[in-house]
Amino acid sequence: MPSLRDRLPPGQYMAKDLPVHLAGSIPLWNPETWDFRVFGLVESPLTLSHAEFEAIPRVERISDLHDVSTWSVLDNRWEGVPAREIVARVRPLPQAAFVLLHADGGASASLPLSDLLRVDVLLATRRGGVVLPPEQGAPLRIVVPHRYAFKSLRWLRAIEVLDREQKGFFEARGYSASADPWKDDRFAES
Ligand SMILES: Nc1nc2c(c(=O)[nH]1)N[C@H]1C(S)=C(S)[C@@H](COP(=O)(O)O)O[C@H]1N2
Ligand SMILES: [Mo]
Repeated sequence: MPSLRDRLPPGQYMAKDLPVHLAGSIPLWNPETWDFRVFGLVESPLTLSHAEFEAIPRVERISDLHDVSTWSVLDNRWEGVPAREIVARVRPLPQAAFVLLHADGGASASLPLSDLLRVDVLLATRRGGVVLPPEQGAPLRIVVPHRYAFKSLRWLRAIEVLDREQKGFFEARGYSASADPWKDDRFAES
């Protein structure tokens, strides 16, 4: 079993719990009108109500979250739907290669489509056995453990499937597009 130190990427320190990390205000959501959409370069675009999303069988994944501001929280127990199950449902077109994640409140983040196929990338509705509190992204966030946490968009509402990389909110503000914690890859060069 790797020691805790070996699980910390370069330049990171171990935080006890998720620091409350809020730039703006928490977006309000209404279970009656909330939906989750996948659109763009797919054969079958998808729109799910909150009840429909909650009806999908959930899995549990334990993973570490590494923030670009140097805190890491190990062993978060997330529950949700694997992103790759949703990808399989929508059937991306052959030219699909990237996604842009969209959140309530206006944030967005870019990822290669292949990232969504990784087993531990989750559309999470719960952490530590309880539904996400508002500040952690209720009712839905994505968890992308192998990228810095600004890619783990809270208040997720849609996934747009694209044929090329399109910068999201954080990438457009100087953060690294690849955001690999193990390469200390925090900020875009230029
Ligand atoms: N929609 C949205 N998602 C977001 C952010 C944001 O400002 N808006 N901040 C990101 C950043 S910078 C971090 S560090 C994590 C914090 O997530 P936590 O609630 O797990 O600590 O959320 C990410 N997801
Ligand atoms: Mo962050």
